[in-house]
Amino acid sequence: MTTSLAAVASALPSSLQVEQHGAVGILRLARPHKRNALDDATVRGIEDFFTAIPDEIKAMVLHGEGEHFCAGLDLSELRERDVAAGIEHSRLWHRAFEQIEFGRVPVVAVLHGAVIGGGLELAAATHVRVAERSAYYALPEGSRGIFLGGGGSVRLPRLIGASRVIEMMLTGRTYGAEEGASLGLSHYLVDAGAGLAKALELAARIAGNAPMTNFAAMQVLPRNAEQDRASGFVLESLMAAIAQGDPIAKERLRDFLEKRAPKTARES
Ligand code: 1HE
Repeated sequence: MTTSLAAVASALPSSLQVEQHGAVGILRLARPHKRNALDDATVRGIEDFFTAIPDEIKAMVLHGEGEHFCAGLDLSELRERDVAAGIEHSRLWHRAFEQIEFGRVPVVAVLHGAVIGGGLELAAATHVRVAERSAYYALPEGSRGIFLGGGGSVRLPRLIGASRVIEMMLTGRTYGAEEGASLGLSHYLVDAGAGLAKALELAARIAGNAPMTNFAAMQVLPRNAEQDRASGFVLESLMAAIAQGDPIAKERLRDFLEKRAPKTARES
């Protein structure tokens, strides 16, 4: 694909802003006056964006403008929807978030303030999650008389267990940033305002990986976690052989054996 990131960005609604830092792109939810609630135009924009990420971009950061990452579904659009339109709407979210989870590049999310409802579903579709201490997680669907619709009932139980998701839905419980980190809702916990810098640092590192490694981590690992062991071992052996046969892997192995590569550090 030869399009530039700027060209892809120019077709997006104003609720989505894009920046480029070398091989890393930032997609920013930019409806802070609505706490970055996701209306249809924004969800369509997310689908369009992640479908069209140009080759020059090797990793993405997803960020929310203002005090909150995302307040979930834009509830003002829910009023007039009938059953058929409801299914269509949920399928739109599924398509958009699948483009994140199984798209071309790894995505690092910065979570701060409200990460609730559809905002938590969105976060769950990303690969690496950095939470600031202000982050909190909840599924207010229960109290609004609705249900998850953005893939959360599929992704969240895999992250934190079905029992916790059931309890969150039934009681409206909120988890804070520290609990979220220990449960696996985030992988990193950082101070207020430090999330974006940490996410950019991680994304730059990811962008420097061999493309085949990123492909294997994003596409093969989650499928092997779900399929039967025997098929998983076969797929793993194929992926391992493909990755190590790639010229980039050969060059990196040579660098290590000839003492040019950094050693694995105790902590990062
Ligand atoms: C919204 C939304 C929204 C804010 N849809 N407009 N999500 C929820 O149930 C969460 C609803 N939102 C909240 O609980 C709070 O707004 C927050 C805790 C996120 C932030 O509170 P605060 O005090 O900073 O802001 P605010 O004054 O409540 O909201 C500012 C404005 O944003 C206000 O609009 P305004 O015109 O009066 O200025 C709010 O109405 C608006 N706003 N959140 C629409 N969500 C695929 S299915 C997914 C299902 C779900 O995601 S359900 C969960 C929905």
